[in-house]
Amino acid sequence: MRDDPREGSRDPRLPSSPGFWRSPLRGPRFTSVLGLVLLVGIPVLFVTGLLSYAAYNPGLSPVNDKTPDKGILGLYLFAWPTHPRWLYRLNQGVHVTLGVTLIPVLLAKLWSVIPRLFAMPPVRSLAHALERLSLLLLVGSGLFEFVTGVLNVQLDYVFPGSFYPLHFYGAWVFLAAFVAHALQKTPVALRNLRRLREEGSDLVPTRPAEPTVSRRGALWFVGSGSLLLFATTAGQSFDGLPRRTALLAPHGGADPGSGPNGFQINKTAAYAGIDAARTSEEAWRLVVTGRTGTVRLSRAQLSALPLHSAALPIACVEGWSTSDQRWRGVRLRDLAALVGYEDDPPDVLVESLQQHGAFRRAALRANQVADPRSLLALQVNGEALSPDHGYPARVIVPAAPGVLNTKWVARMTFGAL
Ligand SMILES: Nc1nc2c(c(=O)[nH]1)N[C@H]1C(S)=C(S)[C@@H](COP(=O)(O)O)O[C@H]1N2
Ligand SMILES: [Mo]
Repeated sequence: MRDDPREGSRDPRLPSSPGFWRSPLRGPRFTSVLGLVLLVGIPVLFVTGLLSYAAYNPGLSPVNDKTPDKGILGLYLFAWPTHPRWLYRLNQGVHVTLGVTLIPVLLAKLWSVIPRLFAMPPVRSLAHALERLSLLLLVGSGLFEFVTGVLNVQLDYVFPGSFYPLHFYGAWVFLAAFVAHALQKTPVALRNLRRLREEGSDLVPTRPAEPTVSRRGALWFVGSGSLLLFATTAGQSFDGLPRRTALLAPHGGADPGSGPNGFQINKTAAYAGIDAARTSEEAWRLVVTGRTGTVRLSRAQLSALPLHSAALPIACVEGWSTSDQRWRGVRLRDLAALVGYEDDPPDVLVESLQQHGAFRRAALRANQVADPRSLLALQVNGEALSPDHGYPARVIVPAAPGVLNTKWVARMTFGAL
């Protein structure tokens, strides 16, 4: 009988031989500790990821929807609220910071079970084949989610336009494999932690090498790696000194400088191809369309409308966010009223002067338009918007992802969705 996975090859030079894997750190308890950390962390990543997806309003308009073929996976979508104003900031800060922090745990966990990848014979029964297939999906999609997430944050659209579908569908594949794996292994992991002796497990090396570090030391090493990543990432959700500790946050972007407009810039006016000639007082007009027709407003005419202030953050899907900035401008619902929606503001399609790029248009839901803090901002922190923050006018909406806060707005169409 060759039931025992430890039979494998007898030649210790081959990875299929149990004698090949010699680290005395490997064993069920080491694997179980790491597995249980992931058991808690990964569901948080999954839930914050789905919430982040819902916050884009993909069900509202094709303009917002990067995954039109999602079908049943979109069933859970709901109208993203506007309270509390830091909702997306918290959600995305947790998603990105936790994801980065868990990288060492994930890698150590995979390292701890590598011998099983080479176990011989590769398939012992139908059940075993199915188990291995689900593990392949689990490891493959898990690495895929971490890699695509980090690439999007760090390299800013390496695969233009396709990050959202990849990360979104990948997450569902991962979830299915993760649930199957967690159901199978959680009881085993909990038992392993209580067990005093580890003999008999296929993870324990048959010919252990001399230890260079204790198990506990190795766990400290993994934990310190996570702590270091956490400490160099979390700062991007805060202003001032903490942001400078965010060594791992994306760099090389525009320097926001200091003063009222001195906060994080996503895409500069130059990058977005915004021609200064088209934003001048003479050239620029906001075109607002609705039930009763179209209204064109110069910046001076907008400034003559009732202006309101709102303290709101910018929070990007990439995880960085700013503290509240003091925006001042015209309420979106007042603009809706100008074109025939006095007490029932509808959805709105916002379009930028920008000609190319995924984020030049965004649709906002009626609840976002109705919120009195939702503005077409003309000023920030007491000064006119800078070109990089969206001059002549930009949208700012409480609790929404940065991508819905369209800059260099040229046109707003109410009730057309
Ligand atoms: N027209 C336009 N508006 C845009 C973008 C863009 O690329 N083009 N980027 C969006 C994204 S992804 C974010 S996070 C915010 C950032 O705003 P800020 O640069 O003023 O901080 O602007 C949003 N508005
Ligand atoms: Mo963003």
